[in-house]
Amino acid sequence: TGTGTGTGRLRSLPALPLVGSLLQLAGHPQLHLRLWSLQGRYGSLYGLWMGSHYVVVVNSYQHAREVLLKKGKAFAGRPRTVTTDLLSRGGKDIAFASYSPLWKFQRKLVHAALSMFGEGSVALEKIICQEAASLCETLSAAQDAALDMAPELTRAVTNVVCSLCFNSSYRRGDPEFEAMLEYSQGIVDTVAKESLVDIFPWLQIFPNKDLALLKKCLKVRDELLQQKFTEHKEAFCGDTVRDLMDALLQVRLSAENNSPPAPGLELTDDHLLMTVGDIFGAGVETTTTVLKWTVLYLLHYPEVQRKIQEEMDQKIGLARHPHLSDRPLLPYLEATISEVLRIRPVSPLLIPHVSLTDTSIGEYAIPKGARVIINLWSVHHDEKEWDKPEEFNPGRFLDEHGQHIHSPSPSYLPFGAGIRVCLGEVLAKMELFLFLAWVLQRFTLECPPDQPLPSLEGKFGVVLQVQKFRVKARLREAWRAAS
Ligand code: HEM
Ligand code: PLO
Repeated sequence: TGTGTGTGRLRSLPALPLVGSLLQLAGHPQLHLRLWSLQGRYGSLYGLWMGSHYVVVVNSYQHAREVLLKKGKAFAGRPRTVTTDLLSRGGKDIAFASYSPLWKFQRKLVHAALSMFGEGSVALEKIICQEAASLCETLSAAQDAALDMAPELTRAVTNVVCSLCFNSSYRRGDPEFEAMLEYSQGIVDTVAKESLVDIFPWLQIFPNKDLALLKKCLKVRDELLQQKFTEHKEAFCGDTVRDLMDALLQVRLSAENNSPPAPGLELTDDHLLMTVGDIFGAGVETTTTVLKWTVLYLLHYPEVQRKIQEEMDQKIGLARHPHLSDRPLLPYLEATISEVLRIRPVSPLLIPHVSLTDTSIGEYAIPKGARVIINLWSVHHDEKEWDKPEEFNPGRFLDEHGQHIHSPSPSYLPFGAGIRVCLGEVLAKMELFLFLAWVLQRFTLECPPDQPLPSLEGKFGVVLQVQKFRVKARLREAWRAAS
């Protein structure tokens, strides 16, 4: 009917009892691509059954905006799954916790703490630049070798969130850092994977390889988090707030002093721990992933890299380091980052949302408790909205003078939107800009001569991962001459 009354009946994939529509999805590890291609048969909005769960898949920006913004509160729930319950101790974090008054309070605290420490803070810029300098040194030392940049990029990004969360950092080869790399990879490989455990919760009584790996990795993560937390609680005196952990301890303290929390509204140690775990985990995995994708695209599109460097040479030169305040001077670099976030969205299906009431999307009725998957891949590759969507073209984000950055289509939501919008957008953008500006001012990144260009295909998971590849970081002639 198109009237928005929610009376229409949504087309659904054929479903069998118990397994639901699993047969249509089985054997397709790239779930975002599978859900994207099913549009051909079922339209851009369709339903399916995952075991006993009714799932609605949204592939257009109009419906995505309706879910996230217009009806954000009605769709602010999160599903409980076996793996995310383990990760977040039954939803005591922010990302995987469903909507509740406590969650709202918790999110507000983190937001305030992040703005205090992060966004626009001179201290944070200094930390990022320090890590960028250290990254450049490592690249210099590895000159002309075929280098896997992933561990170095991860260490740089980890140290930024580590300073932010715990006021600490890691040196190269630090065993604690190596342990962190390993457990985090294990978590990324297993968590929220719509593996059989999440579809059939009762299967957890059977031994399952993924579940065992997740539990092992969480044990290592929990020990590490607990140790930082204990140190902070012991050192915390309420006056000096050194980092996010202190900030959370302090707001909890002052909230309790003002008025004792209503029952059900108290933030336990577990809540603080899981919250920091989220910020730490999201802080590392997302930004690192985008940096890897950017490097990979620069190998494939050397002319884009050249244009970024030309813009930098003109606007900043080689006599000083890039600053955050240079962002308006470097629109082409900004546009490149925007284009990477479009073509390879970090979180291709966001985190599933859940309807908290009976509601509707477009003309279709959506029952309470439905899981809603926003397919950001479809939104970012919609041919009606994007000219040649598979083409990497930063220029599409620039105005006709090439000076200002804007999105040519509303079909662009790399950080989500609304009540559940990403909490780290500002931090992530600061890091992406500074790390890339520092590296590209000095180095030209190339594919090692004897190797084929690495694949641009991502690996679906809780983040869209990049396959391992090697890079030759060549010191630029201009930089060599200038220094
Ligand atoms: C959630 C994207 C970096 C913290 C999300 C969501 C997306 C996203 C798409 C899901 C929104 C939804 O479910 O509707 C990104 C991208 C990043 C990035 C593209 C990097 C370029 C970060 C960083 C942090 C962070 C650096 C930490 C400081 C979070 C948290 C949530 C979230 C805590 C959960 C919010 C909630 O459920 O209420 N992010 N993110 N993100 N992000 Fe990010
Ligand atoms: C990454 C691995 C860490 O060990 C734990 C962790 C915590 C928060 C998660 C993050 C992982 C992956 C990316 C997520 C983030 C919360 C928001 C973010 C899902 C699993 C995105 C992109 O939505």
